[in-house]
Amino acid sequence: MLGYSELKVALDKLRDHRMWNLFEDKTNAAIVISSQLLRCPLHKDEDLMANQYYYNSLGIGQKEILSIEASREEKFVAEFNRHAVEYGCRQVDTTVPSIECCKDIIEQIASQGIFESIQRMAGEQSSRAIEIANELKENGYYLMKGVISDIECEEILRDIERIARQEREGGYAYLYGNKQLSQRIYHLVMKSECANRLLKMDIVKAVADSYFTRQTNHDLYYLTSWHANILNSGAAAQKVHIDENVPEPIPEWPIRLNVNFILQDYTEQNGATHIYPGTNKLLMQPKHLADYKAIVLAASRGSIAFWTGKVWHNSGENRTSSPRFALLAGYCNSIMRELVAEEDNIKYAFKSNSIEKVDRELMPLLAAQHGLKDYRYD
Ligand SMILES: O=C(O)CCC(=O)C(=O)O
Ligand SMILES: [Fe+2]
Repeated sequence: MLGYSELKVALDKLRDHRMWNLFEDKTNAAIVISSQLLRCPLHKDEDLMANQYYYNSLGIGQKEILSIEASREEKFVAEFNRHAVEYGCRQVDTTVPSIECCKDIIEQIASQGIFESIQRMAGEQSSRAIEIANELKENGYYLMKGVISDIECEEILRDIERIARQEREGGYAYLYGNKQLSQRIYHLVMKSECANRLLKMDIVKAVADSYFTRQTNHDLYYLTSWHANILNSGAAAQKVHIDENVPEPIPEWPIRLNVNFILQDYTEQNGATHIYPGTNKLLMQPKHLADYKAIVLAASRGSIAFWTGKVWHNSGENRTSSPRFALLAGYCNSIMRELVAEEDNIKYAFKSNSIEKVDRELMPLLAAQHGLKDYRYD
């Protein structure tokens, strides 16, 4: 039987499955398949929020969900199970809506083996993701090789180079470090469509799901930063640090996870990230560095490096003549965001009521400028 995190992976798979477009009634298809995968706990009230999340992730709207929830009736069970038996599907022990519409769906599911194949894929992927999340909790980092194709690395790298150039030439680049030799490109989500594809990778989502997993009806995490860190030739090594900058002791529960998509070979010479394995368990800021050993995250392009916000690390020195690019996605536990003035979604309030209308005195309190690291979004 699958749990919710596997269901989420399964439904992500479902959307990409060749069968998905064949379902005319996608809402009911999602419900039938979810019910089958979870052996149908979907009817429980406390699961409603989770259900909505999954349906929404399949592009099914709120209005439809509510009408479905309202239309759940005991009498459908028998009907559903009658068809299920007929087509060799699993029977369910609770209500499933609109059984008449589901008849075709059940038939399609049965004839194409869609249920089994999705369940298998979801199971394989989620056990790998769980292994990676366990490694992350043990050593603080995990390196996965050969995940992004050469063509994709090349395309994204060219796009990042283009944006970096554009921002330097436009005079609004975010430059920092010794002689301003390093550059960050923030807000990639609005700047590079091809880079955004990386955020949608199944394995990345599954690892983040496993790392942040806990009993909750809320989202598990959000993207807190999506940016490129470029070390030009001669850029010095970064100070060793952790990415969870909260007072010590650093909590044991996950606050932050970093994912570095490696688009070019990462070497000792060009400034590959250094990691101090196991220091994530110390739950403290870096101290007495000489007592600990760092490894260099040397990796071929197409790899993905994960590290937790608790592990000591830094970017290395770039001693080559070409720039080193890191493409960094930072994921943050959703509760941090909810606590930080996001119980209301203040950013959306800004968007829908023109920012000019907001009391200027309240601007700093509302963090109106927070996170705007170049001139483009002033
Ligand atoms: O670019 C890198 O190698 C690491 C960057 C980093 O750790 C950071 O910016 O917090
Ligand atoms: Fe860092």
